[in-house]
Amino acid sequence: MSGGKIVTIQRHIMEEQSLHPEARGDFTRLLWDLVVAGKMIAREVRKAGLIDILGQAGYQNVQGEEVQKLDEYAEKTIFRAMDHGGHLCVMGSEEVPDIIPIPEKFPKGHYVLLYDPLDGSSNIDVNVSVGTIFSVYRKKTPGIDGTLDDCLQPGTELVAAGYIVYGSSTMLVYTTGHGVHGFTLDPSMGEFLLSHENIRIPPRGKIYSINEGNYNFWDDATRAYVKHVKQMDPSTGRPYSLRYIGTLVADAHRTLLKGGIFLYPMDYKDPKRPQGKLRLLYEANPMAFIIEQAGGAATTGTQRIREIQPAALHQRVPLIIGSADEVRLYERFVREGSSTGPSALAGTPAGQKAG
Ligand code: AHM
Ligand code: MG
Repeated sequence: MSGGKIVTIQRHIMEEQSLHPEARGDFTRLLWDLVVAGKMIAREVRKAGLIDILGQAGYQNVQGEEVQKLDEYAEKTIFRAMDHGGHLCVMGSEEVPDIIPIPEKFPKGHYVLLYDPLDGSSNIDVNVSVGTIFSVYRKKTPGIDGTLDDCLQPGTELVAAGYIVYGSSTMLVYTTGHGVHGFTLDPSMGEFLLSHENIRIPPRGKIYSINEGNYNFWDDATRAYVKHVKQMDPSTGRPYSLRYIGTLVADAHRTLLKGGIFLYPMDYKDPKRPQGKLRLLYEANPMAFIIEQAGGAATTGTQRIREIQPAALHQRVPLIIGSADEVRLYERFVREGSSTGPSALAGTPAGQKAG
């Protein structure tokens, strides 16, 4: 916690800039523009329950304007906040099939922005937290316009990543590679204030988070690992608790603050998504950067997420993130599970493994 200091996100971003002597202020202004978009989306999310009263998407509201679905609103708001600042050369969105060029009439910059405008949008109807995820890379190809190759960079090249969680309060969490910092929106002032300075994820946790309805689609190692964490943990006298919101931003946020593990493994029996569900560029890489910067780990089970060379904009990956010890243990199940067999691994207390 920040210990009573009052620090706005603008000031924090400026101070982060001074850690990068080569920075010319472009990057700072880019983040400021994103913050504005986040505030606008937060404002609309707060009104989401009123959609039945105010009108449905495709219909007109009382002013005769077309009412947008919230995910469409979020998509357009980020684009409109970011297209003209002169910081970006290209964008990519989870909601848009191809790369998003910067309109001809605006100046181009040296950065690439990838975003998931409204993660977990199927949860809006039931008043559950949703979020926005963003990633920033440097342009790597020559020329003025950004290209697909500029978007297909591994997560090790990330310059910044963050998310906004629209929950019981609105929080923005970001990293530029100098730790992870969280800001809470004071809605009366419209300011994000530093509330969680230098977040560190606990090395272990007591929570696992996975869509257990997919049990029959999992690989043996995941089944064995989940069976393992359901056994009595001698340090607590209890098994791990299951928490699953179904919005990555919210599940990752809880994991960041409380520790534990979040898993969306490969759905190897689901032909629609044999590589897992979550998107490498828009979801896995930014979350991996944040979690690693906080001292945690992010893996597919066999490979560090950030070292994957992306092959396509909407590529999916298995994603396992969380406390370093928990993620390492999962990786051991993947490495050794098939040779020793799930039953040989079961029977050891959670957080430890035989052998
Ligand atoms: P979305 O981008 O369509 O919202 O889907 C991504 C969401 C994540 O936020 C969440 O972790 C996951 O889908 C939940 O999937 P499932 O409902 O299969 O458990
Ligand atoms: Mg999403």
